[in-house]
Amino acid sequence: MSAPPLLKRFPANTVGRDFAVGDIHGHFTRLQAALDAIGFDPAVDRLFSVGDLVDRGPECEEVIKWLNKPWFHPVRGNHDDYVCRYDTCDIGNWLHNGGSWFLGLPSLEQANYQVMFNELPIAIEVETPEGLVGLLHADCPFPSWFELQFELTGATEHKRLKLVKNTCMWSRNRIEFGDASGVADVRAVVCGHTPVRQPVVLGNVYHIDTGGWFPDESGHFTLLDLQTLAATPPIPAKLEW
Ligand SMILES: [Mn+2]
Repeated sequence: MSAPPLLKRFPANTVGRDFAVGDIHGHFTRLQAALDAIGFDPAVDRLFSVGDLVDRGPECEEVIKWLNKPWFHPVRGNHDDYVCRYDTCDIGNWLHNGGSWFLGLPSLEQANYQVMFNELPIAIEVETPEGLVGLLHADCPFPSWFELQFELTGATEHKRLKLVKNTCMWSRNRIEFGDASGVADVRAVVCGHTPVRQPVVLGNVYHIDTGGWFPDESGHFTLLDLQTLAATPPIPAKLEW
C-alpha cells in the first residue's frame, strides 16, 4: 500500500464558496456556529482547515464525524501529528499539550485514529478563479510554493523530508520575525498555529488562528474566503497582535 499523499490539490469550486479556518482544537460546536453565521451551505461550499483539529478542547472525539464530512478538508497540524505518532511520541509532552482525551481511549480506537489521521496531508492547494491558494499548518519552509511542491511530491531523502514536514507543522519563524517576504508562485498561503488577536497578513501569507478554541472564549474563529481573501469577521484596517 502506498503512503497517502503529503500534498493534495483541489479543483476550483464552480458551484459554491471555499473557506479556510484556523486551529479548531476540539471546539466543533463553536466552529459550526461560525459556519452558520456565514450561511455555510454544505451542499455546495467547502471548508479547508489549517489543522490542529484536536487536543485542549472538550469535543475532540467529534473529529471523526467531521473527517467524514465530504466538504471538510484539513491539513495535518502538529497536534494531529501526535495522533499519527502516538505509539512512538513523547507522551509526557503530548499530555502537557492537551492530549489526555486520546490517551484514555481503548487501544483499538487509538489505532483507528492513527489510520484516519495518517491520511491528512501536510499541505493543500486550492484552485480559485484568482489563482492557486496554499494551506499548511504553521509555515512554508521555502520562499517559493514550487519548492514545497517539489519536496512533498518528489523523492526527497527521508531525513530532509522529515525536516520539511516538521517545519510546515511547527515553525513560527515567519510571524515571530515579522517576515513579510511572502511565498512566490502562489496567490496566497493560509496558516494557523500561532494565535493572533486578529488575522495577520505578511506579504501573501495569512495567519488566521484567532483563537476560536480559547478556553476563556476571548478569541473567535476567522473564516477566510479563498477566492476574495476577505475574512469574516473582517480584518481591522490597523493590524495589531
Ligand atoms: Mn499548532
